[in-house]
Amino acid sequence: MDAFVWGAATAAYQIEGAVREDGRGASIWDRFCAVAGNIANGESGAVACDHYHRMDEDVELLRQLGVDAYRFSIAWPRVLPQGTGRVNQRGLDFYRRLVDRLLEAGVRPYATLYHWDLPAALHDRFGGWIGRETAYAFAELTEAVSRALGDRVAAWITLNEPWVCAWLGYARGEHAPGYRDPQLGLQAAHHLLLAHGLAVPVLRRNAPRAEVGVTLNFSPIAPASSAPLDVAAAEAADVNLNLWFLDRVFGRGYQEHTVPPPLKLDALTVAEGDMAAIAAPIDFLGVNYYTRFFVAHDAQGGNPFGVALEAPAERRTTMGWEVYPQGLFETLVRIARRHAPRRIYVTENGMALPDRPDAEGGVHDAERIAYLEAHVIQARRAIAAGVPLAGYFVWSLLDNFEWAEGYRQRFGLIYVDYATQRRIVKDSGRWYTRMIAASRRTAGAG
Ligand code: IFM
Repeated sequence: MDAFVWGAATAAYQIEGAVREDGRGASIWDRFCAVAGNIANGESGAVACDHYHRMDEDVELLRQLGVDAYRFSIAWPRVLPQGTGRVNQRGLDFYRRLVDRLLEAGVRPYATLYHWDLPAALHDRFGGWIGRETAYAFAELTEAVSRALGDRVAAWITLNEPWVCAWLGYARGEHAPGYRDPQLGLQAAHHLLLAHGLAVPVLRRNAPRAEVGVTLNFSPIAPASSAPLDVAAAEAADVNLNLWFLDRVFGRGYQEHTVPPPLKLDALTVAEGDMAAIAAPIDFLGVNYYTRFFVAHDAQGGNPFGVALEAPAERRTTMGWEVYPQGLFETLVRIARRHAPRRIYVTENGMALPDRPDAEGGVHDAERIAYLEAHVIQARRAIAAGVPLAGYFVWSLLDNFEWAEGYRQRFGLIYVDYATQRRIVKDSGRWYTRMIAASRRTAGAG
């Protein structure tokens, strides 16, 4: 078994900026951000961390951090500006250069093919993920990108957090494209799963030596009280958040009793062969873990999966998320017991804080160090309990555009001064470097 992989992660729309450059097409996030009220302070990813122009500097920071791997995502509208058809060579070349630089720096590239920035053209033509055609378009994207980058990418992640894309984007309207219809969320979820399933054989063909997997988000869910309605809501929320995508990827079909009213499983369009395609064997499961949720019955009746209550103030991050490290252990053990994946990577873990440089220009984020340390301990506990955990990626390399939250949430190991684009390695970044070095020493001695 290869050595444990320590990494840092980002996503295209959250860091690249340059949304109108070198032939990039529009994405649903460009449009969503343009609607007043959708994003805190009316912000957008138009400039973000300007990574598109500062990629060399950012790869150098990765090298200095001493990580083994970097997880980034491909902006679909850069590669296929219309979602399908003509490949934009300049867009593809950006990722070729990024992969070249990473390999020169001794950092293994882990590429995510879809981290939410769908080409707007696919929304216009097919309704985005409501349309089955979008899954086939994703296979086309996968073909173009994996043919260009193939085995130089160490690991391919088909989708990032399809739950967020389907439920926040199509059922709850908090993310692009902003639809608010749970039944559409269900259909979008199916097409995302199908997209994953269609991409796997393409990656196997074009990148036979690379690892292939998918990243899902998980949070333990507890009922807000012992009242039967709260317990039922928490169970429904658990199935929806933690099991919906996981069980399908590992070959379990849809089950009627897991779909609460008013959702209808028989209104879902599923073609023959879809479930088998979705269950294509993968090499690893990516697990994104941040927090747990307490769920109560939605008395207004709007959400069939109940409502999540806010965590007590003394234990939460600026996202309002509870710091609950043992949830990572619980999650990893549960997944390993339920489906025995060949390998698991924690593809995201991290915390948002109100970081600011002090008078000397340092960023002292002791709380983030404590958070990361506590989660690494839980990851090691999971390994000791037999979980095939092969790596851990901090979210995020850089402070960046946190979707509907705009720039007010800072998750980075590296602080970004958005006015000047100056990067400052936070104390947590230095801690991560030391921790990785110590862990390599221990592994070398063992
Ligand atoms: O910033 C996001 C990322 O895009 C997906 N996972 C959760 C992170 C923090 O909210």
